[in-house]
Amino acid sequence: MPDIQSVEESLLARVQATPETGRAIPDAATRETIGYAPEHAVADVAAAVARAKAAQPAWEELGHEARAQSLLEVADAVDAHAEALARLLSREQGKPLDGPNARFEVGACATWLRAAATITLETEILIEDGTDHAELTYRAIGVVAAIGPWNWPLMIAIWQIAPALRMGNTVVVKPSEYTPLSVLALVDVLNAVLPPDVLVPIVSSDREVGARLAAHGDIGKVMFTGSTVTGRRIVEASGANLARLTLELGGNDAGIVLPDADPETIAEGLFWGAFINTGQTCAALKRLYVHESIYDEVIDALAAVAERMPMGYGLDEGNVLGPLQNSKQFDIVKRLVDDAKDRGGRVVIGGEPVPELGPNFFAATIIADLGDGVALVDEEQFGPVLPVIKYANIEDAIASANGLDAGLGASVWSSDRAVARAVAARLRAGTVWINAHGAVHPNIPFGGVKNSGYGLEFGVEGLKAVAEPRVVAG
Ligand code: TXE
Repeated sequence: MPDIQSVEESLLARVQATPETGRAIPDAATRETIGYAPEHAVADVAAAVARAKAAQPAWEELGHEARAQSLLEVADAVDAHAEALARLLSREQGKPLDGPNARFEVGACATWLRAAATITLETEILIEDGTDHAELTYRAIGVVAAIGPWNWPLMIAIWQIAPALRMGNTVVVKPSEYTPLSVLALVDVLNAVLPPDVLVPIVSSDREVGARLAAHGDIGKVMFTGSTVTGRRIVEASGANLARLTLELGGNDAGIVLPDADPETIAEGLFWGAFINTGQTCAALKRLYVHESIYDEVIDALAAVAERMPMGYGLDEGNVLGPLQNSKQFDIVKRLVDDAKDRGGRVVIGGEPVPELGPNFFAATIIADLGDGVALVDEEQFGPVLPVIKYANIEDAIASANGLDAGLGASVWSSDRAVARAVAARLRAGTVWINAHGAVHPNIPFGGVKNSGYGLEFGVEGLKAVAEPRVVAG
């Protein structure tokens, strides 16, 4: 049996370009080149869409059972390559193998593929009274564009690809320019099972390529995860092709800790809610409101958890926190932390880069005694930093949580679920978790409100989102 490193190398060799024709992709931690991403130009978009369009009718014709079977086989293929994919992902994205990181992400790919294969979207009988009959069915849309980010590049690609394929669409996948190699390797693993051109990758560092793909007349649906700014551009582009859109955009999720919560019990959940993937997660806990009666205890318990979490190179076993994926994100995090310190924030732990680990490492940071109006609270930090804000009155905490334009997730922490649910009911977010944050499940719909986007992924709702509804009446 070949060792894992050679499986990883052969995956990379199959998908990468030469140094002459490709773009060097750095290891996120060391910045050493790990491979060369092929580059496509705007002119290649039409050819990629044409291939997917030509393959679509036969894929749809196969029927649900055969497509579901294909997805199950694809999931097995992902499992068979799991460690090699996780290593490549770890190097390119930066997230460690261990913890809720690279191995976890590849495992989630297989889980979501299997879920997309097994969930069914039933015909809805709307009227059946002996005389009249009306039913709602769903069929494929056609070609779906899957445009993804760099933070969870494999898992999010699968979130977009798996339901789209299940419903009989073909897919053109456009990975982030920061993490193209791991997505290409995943697509290569999938394509060893799928018929040709059902899944077509297009790779580019030129954002115009993504824009052209979203606006292409033969794209019937765009699945997009990324920034709110780009999301708006995609909405504008859809004015031309009237493509259906699912937009999963940035978040600035609030957590509210009620006075009856037990700090020791919730500390680890709070930590991973905020620091999963070193904070580079759309639905991570990004601002924490804690009742004054347990404020100090919660901060101490959180800091104690943070202190024992090793940060370092992703391939070194035992590390659970890694670098920021890119220097642009590192600069955002540093700017927000410096500003928070200038504005009177108290650094409880961290607060500084860790250059001895590599250029993009920033220590796990908890900053207390901040209030709304400070950039670290109001803007999405997308890094390993959690601002903690003291509140006295629950009405104020709810107003603060609802006070920003973002509305992806939120959480309430309490020893009494009924009390927590009553607060949850007043929070304006796509998902409100109780005593957890960011815990997604393949059968539970997930999506944002306000500037965090619209449309649902996962479960039956996720299948509907990549399907064209058709009513037959009479
Ligand atoms: O995202 P972009 P970036 C947030 C995070 C981060 C910021 C920017 O705060 O600092 O977004 O990240 C493609 N038409 N999130 O710059 O630009 C692009 O090539 C079509 C939150 O990476 O939105 C890439 O594949 N596509 C987020 C994808 O869009 C276009 C995860 C995302 O890029 C395009 C990541 C266009 N006009 C960052 N322009 C989350 N919700 O989790 C670019 N792209």
